[in-house]
Amino acid sequence: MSVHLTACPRNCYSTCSLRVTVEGGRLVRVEGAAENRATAEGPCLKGLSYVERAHSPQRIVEPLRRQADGSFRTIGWDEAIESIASQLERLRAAHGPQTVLYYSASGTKGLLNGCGLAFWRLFGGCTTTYGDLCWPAGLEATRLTLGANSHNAPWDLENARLIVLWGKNAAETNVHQMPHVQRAQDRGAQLVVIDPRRTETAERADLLLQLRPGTDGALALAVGHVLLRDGLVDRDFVEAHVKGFDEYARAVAEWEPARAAAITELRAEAIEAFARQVGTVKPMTLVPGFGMQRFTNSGQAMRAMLALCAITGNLGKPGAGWMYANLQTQVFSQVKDPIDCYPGTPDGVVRVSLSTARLGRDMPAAADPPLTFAWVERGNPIPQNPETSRVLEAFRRLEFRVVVEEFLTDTAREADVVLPAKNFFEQTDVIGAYWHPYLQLRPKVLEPPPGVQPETEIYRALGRRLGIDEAALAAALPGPSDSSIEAWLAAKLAPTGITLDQLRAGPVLSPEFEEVAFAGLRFPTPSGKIELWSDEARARWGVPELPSWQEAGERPDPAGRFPLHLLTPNTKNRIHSQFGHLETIRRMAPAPFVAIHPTDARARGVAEGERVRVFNERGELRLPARFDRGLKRGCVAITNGFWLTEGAAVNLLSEGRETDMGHGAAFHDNAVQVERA
Ligand SMILES: Nc1nc2c(c(=O)[nH]1)N[C@H]1C(S)=C(S)[C@@H](COP(=O)(O)OP(=O)(O)OC[C@H]3O[C@@H](n4cnc5c(=O)[nH]c(N)nc54)[C@H](O)[C@@H]3O)O[C@H]1N2
Ligand SMILES: Nc1nc2c(c(=O)[nH]1)N[C@H]1C(S)=C(S)[C@@H](COP(=O)(O)OP(=O)(O)OC[C@H]3O[C@@H](n4cnc5c(=O)[nH]c(N)nc54)[C@H](O)[C@@H]3O)O[C@H]1N2
Ligand SMILES: [Mo]
Repeated sequence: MSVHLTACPRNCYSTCSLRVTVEGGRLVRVEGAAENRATAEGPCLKGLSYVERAHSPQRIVEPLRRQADGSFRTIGWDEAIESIASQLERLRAAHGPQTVLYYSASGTKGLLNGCGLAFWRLFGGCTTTYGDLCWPAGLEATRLTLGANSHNAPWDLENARLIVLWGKNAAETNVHQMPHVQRAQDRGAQLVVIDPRRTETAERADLLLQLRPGTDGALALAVGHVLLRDGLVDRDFVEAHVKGFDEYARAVAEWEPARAAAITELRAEAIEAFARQVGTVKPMTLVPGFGMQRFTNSGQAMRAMLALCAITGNLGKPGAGWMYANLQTQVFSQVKDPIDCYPGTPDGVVRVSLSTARLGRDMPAAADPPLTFAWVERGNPIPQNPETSRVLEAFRRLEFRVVVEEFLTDTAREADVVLPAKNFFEQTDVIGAYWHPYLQLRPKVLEPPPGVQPETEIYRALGRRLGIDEAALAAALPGPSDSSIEAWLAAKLAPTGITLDQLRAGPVLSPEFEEVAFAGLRFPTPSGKIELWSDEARARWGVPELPSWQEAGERPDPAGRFPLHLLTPNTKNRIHSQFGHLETIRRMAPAPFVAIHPTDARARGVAEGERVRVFNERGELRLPARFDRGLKRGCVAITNGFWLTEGAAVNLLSEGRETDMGHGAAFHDNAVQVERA
């Protein structure tokens, strides 16, 4: 029996430290690790379910080849590599290397993920995506305003007197944030939640503002109006640290609470009361979620919200600030400078030309060369990207598809060859996080099943077969020995001064860690100040220089065919499309359902539990309706992550629309109708 410290690499705020027990070559226990001050309380149910997931009988443990009837047969590695390589050679000869789509997404964190692109460069190039499904509108809004994405330590939230969870359902999506919220509340802090749904998080709040989806910008501008009108602005702070305050003040003069009330469907008195709280209860930490930036107008809305921190002096201080994304640990990563992920052909080798949000449209439209081959790893784009039907069709139009996967997902089912993927217990790697400031080691603690090889070895085998020079392969791909992987990681870490031995002992604070972000009140913006006025906002994105709000995206038409607003948030017992198929999760998590307000249901003759059709022009889902009195009327909600094979892939209903900045996906801008099935 051995016990190891590791960390969960899923795309989740928490990125928990875990202590895992291995016995007889199997994972038998998962526990918390108090070394990580942000996640000391221990794992969620998904974390516990790794005991099942690591050895699940559903795991793919041999390469699979799709047959004419759609079923799969297992094949050996030699046959798998041969069939992939011969297709790659043929298609590269016909169209050039950029005919290959390399699509990777957020399935796991790790420095070794970078080996994928390194391999495709050796192949001669490829085509890939720009933008991101997750958070870029908010990242960009924050970068334009503060110059960087950084926030106070997670535990510093305990110093706040006012916490605003704005479009974030931390009780489900960042469970480890809630103890910090609770401790602040125990010390007298007030909690405001802003969400069209009465979430588990809202149950803990003193005030819940259930606004109409996509109207946060209007609310924030009206709050700014009240702060100015009532003399609740921190004039000294603004004078010293804010650019564009006078212009902002003129702009919010037009945003009387009554105007915002009509837009947001909140009462003007509620807006006034919230504004008074923001202006008088200090320090305030504003915690915007990623959910509220999945709108066509949400980058500008985020800028309007962040302005509230700026004009009340709630930045650069303990207990204060803007807790969106903390990139202090992204010391190796591109996300730190999202500009690198934007469209273009920076080096003529990798063509960065497909919008992630519009994948299903951009794939078939690619020309010179057209796409004929796709390689997918760490992602499940068919159910998770907007417009599932189009994405499916785009994949089907290709000549050949390879998916590297642990499980037979909707995307893997479309592959010609499925290659088994390692799990995070089977290869050592180093990971950062985007909420807490720790770098962590996830050491190899299990041998992969005999038919499974890590991506590094898959690429090496493919590279050899394609005749890529052995030395070039060795330079791009560490391994196969564990010591070679460790040496590669150590070399990557060297510039940070952190050693593998330090990481073996426990999570290590990033060299860029600041307990209080922007404590020196120097902001890496062009002016060195907090920019309410941003020339770059206009130049880069064509939006106004000041935060603004306008109606955008697909709006439900109360009198029309699609009168309901569809929300597709995240849910407790999944990470997007992962975990839901496991027994451990199935026992706890409900089957898919659509949440609907009883009044909206009864108007359609729908009874609680009855099967309904949720539809728009793009598609339909048939699901049981569950009454939810806590949902804002006019909204329906289905959590994302269900598979097509479960009959509830929500992106059958969404359209591929980008956010106003950052090339994010406006997932929540969709109107639907519900009727009895
Ligand atoms: N358990 C679990 N945890 C996760 C994930 C998961 O899938 N499961 N995913 C991880 C990832 S990748 C992400 S991106 C994060 C996301 O986690 P969060 O930041 O919490 O984001 P969402 O769940 O997308 O949405 C949060 C809330 O925004 C609300 N919302 C929708 N529209 C609006 C609006 O117009 N205004 C306002 N104010 N609120 C609105 C939704 O009702 C929802 O309750 O969670 C991470 N953590
Ligand atoms: N309608 C709607 N759609 C959404 C959202 C929404 O709010 N509403 N949220 C969006 C957000 S925030 C996100 S982040 C995306 C997430 O979308 P994706 O990034 O596509 O993430 P997952 O669904 O987690 O799928 C990741 C896949 O990677 C696989 N995987 C895990 N580890 C490894 C590995 O080591 N190697 C390989 N090869 N594979 C591995 C997993 O088995 C899983 O099938 O979904 C987006 N989709
Ligand atoms: Mo995400």
